[in-house]
Amino acid sequence: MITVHHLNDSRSQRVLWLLEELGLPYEIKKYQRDAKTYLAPPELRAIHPLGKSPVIEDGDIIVAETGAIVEHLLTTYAGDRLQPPAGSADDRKLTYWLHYAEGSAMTPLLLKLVFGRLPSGAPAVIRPIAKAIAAKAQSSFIDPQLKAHADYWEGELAATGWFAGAEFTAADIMMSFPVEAAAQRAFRRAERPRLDAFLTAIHARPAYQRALERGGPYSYA
Ligand SMILES: N[C@@H](CCC(=O)N[C@@H](CS)C(=O)NCC(=O)O)C(=O)O
Repeated sequence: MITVHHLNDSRSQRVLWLLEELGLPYEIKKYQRDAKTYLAPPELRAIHPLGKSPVIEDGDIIVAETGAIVEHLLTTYAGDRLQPPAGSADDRKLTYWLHYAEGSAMTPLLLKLVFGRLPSGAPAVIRPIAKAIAAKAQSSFIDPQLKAHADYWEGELAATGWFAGAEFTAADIMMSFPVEAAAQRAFRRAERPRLDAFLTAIHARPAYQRALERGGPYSYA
């Protein structure tokens, strides 16, 4: 039996979704974020030293990092489902998006979140300075980076509506979180027709819905 160590309202929703798409039995161990810091509770460190989610236990194997978990589940259980034929150009695209989603796309999104919260977390006396620094970081670096990534995704979806070939694949599951987060922090869906269609299509999938029911509140859906 696979156990998913799942933090509420987080990236680990993707792992539940993939498991639902594959029709695999699994159980969820739920963790709640700290209301103030939004960090995971310390108990998660008992599973993995960084105390981040997702982490899965599959028998006596423990896998952390969403991309590594997705790869593990694909190679172990998926057969030819949710992935293009091995060695094909679309397969290379799948590998690319599996790495890109966390390795590149999430960096400016995280910066946006951190700098957005910076002023309210600063002592009152320096809050105006913190606000000015945050605004400068956003306008000079973060926002242009986010625009470049969103432009790129919009272009990549032009051919088929999916990230790795003509069919829905695990690349789309992996990219769901950056696209969902960017739809909240970085672009307006009305101005991004292909990203809007992508979000509508993934949110309508029965497996996505089942994963939401099992995972609990997820503010990105
Ligand atoms: N690149 C890692 C990121 C893991 C990560 O930062 N997870 C967040 C959830 S969205 C987390 O556990 N945050 C709580 C914390 O840092 O305490 C992955 O994809 O697994």
